[in-house]
Amino acid sequence: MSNSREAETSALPPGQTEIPDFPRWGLPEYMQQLPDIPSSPTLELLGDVSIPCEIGLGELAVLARVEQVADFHCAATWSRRGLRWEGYLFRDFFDRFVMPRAQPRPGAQFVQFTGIDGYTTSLPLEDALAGEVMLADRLDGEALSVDHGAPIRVVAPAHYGYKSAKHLRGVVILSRAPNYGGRLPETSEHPRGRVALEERGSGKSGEELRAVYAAALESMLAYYRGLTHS
Ligand SMILES: Nc1nc2c(c(=O)[nH]1)N[C@H]1C(S)=C(S)[C@@H](COP(=O)(O)O)O[C@H]1N2
Ligand SMILES: [Mo]
Repeated sequence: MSNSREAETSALPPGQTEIPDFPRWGLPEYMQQLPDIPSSPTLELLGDVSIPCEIGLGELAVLARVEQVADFHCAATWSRRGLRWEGYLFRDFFDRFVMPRAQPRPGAQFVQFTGIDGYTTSLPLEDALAGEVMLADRLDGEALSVDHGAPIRVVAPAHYGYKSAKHLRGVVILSRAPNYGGRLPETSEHPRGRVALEERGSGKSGEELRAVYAAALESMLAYYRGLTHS
């Protein structure tokens, strides 16, 4: 796990501005209402797998619990430092559940995450299996709030916040990158979205997108803070 002290004193990644709070944030179409969280949540394992299946969230308790302090960087240029996440490593989940139960077909390259709210994002499987990618169910010592992704969310600290799918429902194994065409062309997601390389989006360079987002940051923050419950 990455060390919190070091992360907090190191420089922010290029083009980011630290903020003192952690607003609920997301694509406008998913922000107007909070999703209904089922009383017995499950995760669906789908896509290019031999056995599409569903597992109860409670089954994850067989995995080792991990804790990680990490900074969170939204592509819209704000960063929140030092969040303490608890949960499971995605790669432990993959080894223990996805491989034996769903049995991905040879050639799996990407993993798409879907949310209870309809959100989708994806990562190259290799990035998702990196040692710091988590499925988190607790934040700063408390059960994850609905604002921040209850009942469980992805946390991928080396990638922009849009890769960290909240309200996780589906883990979809794919042999190639899903089509990114569904959103605003200029702001659609980058296949990898690495913060250190400023992969903010596709269609425009990181620096161009930085300027667009930075100009709108204050008004967007005001709007999203107004939608944050906790
Ligand atoms: N299910 C879902 N996950 C999502 C989003 C969303 O709208 N729905 N927005 C993404 C974006 S753009 C960001 S920056 C982070 C924000 O996380 P937060 O609401 O906990 O601050 O969630 C990401 N994951
Ligand atoms: Mo974001």
